[in-house]
Amino acid sequence: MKAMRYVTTISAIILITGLSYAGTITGKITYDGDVPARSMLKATKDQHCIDAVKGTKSEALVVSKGTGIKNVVVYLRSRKAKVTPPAKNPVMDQMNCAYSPHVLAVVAGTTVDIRSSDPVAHNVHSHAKKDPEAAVNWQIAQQGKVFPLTLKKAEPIKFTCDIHNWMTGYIVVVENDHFAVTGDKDKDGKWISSDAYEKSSDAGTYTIANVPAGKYRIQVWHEELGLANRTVTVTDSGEVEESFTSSDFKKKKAK
Ligand SMILES: [Cu+2]
Repeated sequence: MKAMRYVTTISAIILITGLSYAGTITGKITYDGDVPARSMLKATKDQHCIDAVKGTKSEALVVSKGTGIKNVVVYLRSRKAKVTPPAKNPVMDQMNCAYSPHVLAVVAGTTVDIRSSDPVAHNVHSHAKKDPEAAVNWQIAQQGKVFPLTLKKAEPIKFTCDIHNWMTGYIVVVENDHFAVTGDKDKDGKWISSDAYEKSSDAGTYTIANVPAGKYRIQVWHEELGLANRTVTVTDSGEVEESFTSSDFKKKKAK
């Protein structure tokens, strides 16, 4: 009986500390002014690609009707924060002669399963700069075969296909678990396409929950707009709002 009470007390302490020293950061990432039209993509080789790419548009900058910007990676700079690579490897696919998803964010140490769903040969050219082992250039001739790639260093990595020069994608490797990507998935966890996002009224909202109280550098990354950052103070409970507009970004391409 005494032992039981002891266990209950300990559990209660863990529960209380676990709940009371974490807050949530929310905000919106929106576009200021006239939104540039997305350019049409054009495939120049492989009939499969010519057919698949016809009528599709660049995913480099996608803005919703609600001025939300898709594919902005929002993350906290802190080397002390928790790092939990996912139990199931996220997938970066080459499908319909495009990288899918166009932008994927993962925590350092994650292994991403790279694969192709297309019946034509692609290659996976990673432009990783901090980790030579992640700077691969693989031929993916075989549909469905999985190529695991472990990403140890935090940096945004551009991916191209040297066979099809319009194919680009990004894997943004971040330092810790506290990150989010605007407009990436719906409530059921399904990827939102760029075309669907453009038609939506999303306001570029993001949420980073379970952030231990403290002062952080919050950083935002977008492939075209570049980077922006600010200091944010998270209290031991409740929400703090931190929003950015396109004017806040440094107008240089984040390679
Ligand atoms: Cu390709």
